[in-house]
Order: sequence, then structure tokens, then C-alpha cells
Amino acid sequence: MFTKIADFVKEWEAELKLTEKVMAVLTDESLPREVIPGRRTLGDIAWHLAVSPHYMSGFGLVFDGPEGGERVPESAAFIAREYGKVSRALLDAVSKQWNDESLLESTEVMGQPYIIGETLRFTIMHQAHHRGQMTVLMRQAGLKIPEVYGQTYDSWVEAGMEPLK
Ligand code: NI
Repeated sequence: MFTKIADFVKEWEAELKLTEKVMAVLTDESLPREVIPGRRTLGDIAWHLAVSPHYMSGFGLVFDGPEGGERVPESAAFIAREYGKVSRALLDAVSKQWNDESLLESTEVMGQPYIIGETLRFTIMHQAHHRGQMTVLMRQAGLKIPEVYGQTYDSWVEAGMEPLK
């Protein structure tokens, strides 16, 4: 749970840059790769990360969501661009529209109480969860995975070291 706006801003800035690093490697050809046949694709998950920061508007923040709504785009560059716009719009909205006191407030959404500072923590964890799903699908699609939290197979090899399996 966040109790200081500045803590969220610092963390979200770092996390959005990690997500952008991953998004930058996506290709149009890789987007249809499915988790299992008939289920979510890499494109679905990437677009979910572009759309989901805007869920915070349900807690009273006012900022623009991505262009194109819920429909999953076929362009990896478009997804990456919209993700960058929306995630920065969230950052801007949180720092200008809320303060440390707001983070302790509770808002009801569909009959459930949510503490604002907890929803911001959830937003970060939710993104990390789906970003991890993306990197597995990206590896399966033959893409080179950037470092997110620690070395990748490729970065071990490039450093001349024996990679962990
Ligand atoms: Ni999700």
C-alpha cells in the first residue's frame, strides 16, 4: 500500500520504463502467439497493459485512456505508443489530482470498498504479473527478451558467462 504520492511516482516511473523496454521488442508477427490454443494472445496481454492503467479512472482520476478502446490492435508499435501515453497520463493524474491524504481514502466500486493507496499497489503488481506472462510468450515467439529484474539467458551469454538454463 502506498501512503506517499512521491513513492508511487518514483516506482511507477521505473516500472513503466521496464514495461516500455519489453513492449519495444514486440513485433506485429509475434502478437497472435497464444498462451494455449484459443486463449489469450501476446497481443491481448500487451493491449491489456495499455488499457488497464485507465481503470484508475474508476477511483475518480480524470485522464485519457488509449485510442481504440478494448479492440486489440494489430500493430505492436501502436500498442507500445498507447501504453506509454496512458501510463504517463496516469502518473500525471495521480501527482496532480491526489495527495498523500487521498491515498488513505476508501472508494466503493461495484459494492466493494477499495483503499486508494492499495489500488495503486495493485496496479503495479498487476502490471508486473502480465509483463512476466509477456516475456515467456515473447521468448517462445523467438524474440530477444530485455533484462527486467535480473539477467536473461542472452545477457549471460553476451557477458561471456555460462547462462543458467
Ligand atoms: Ni489483468
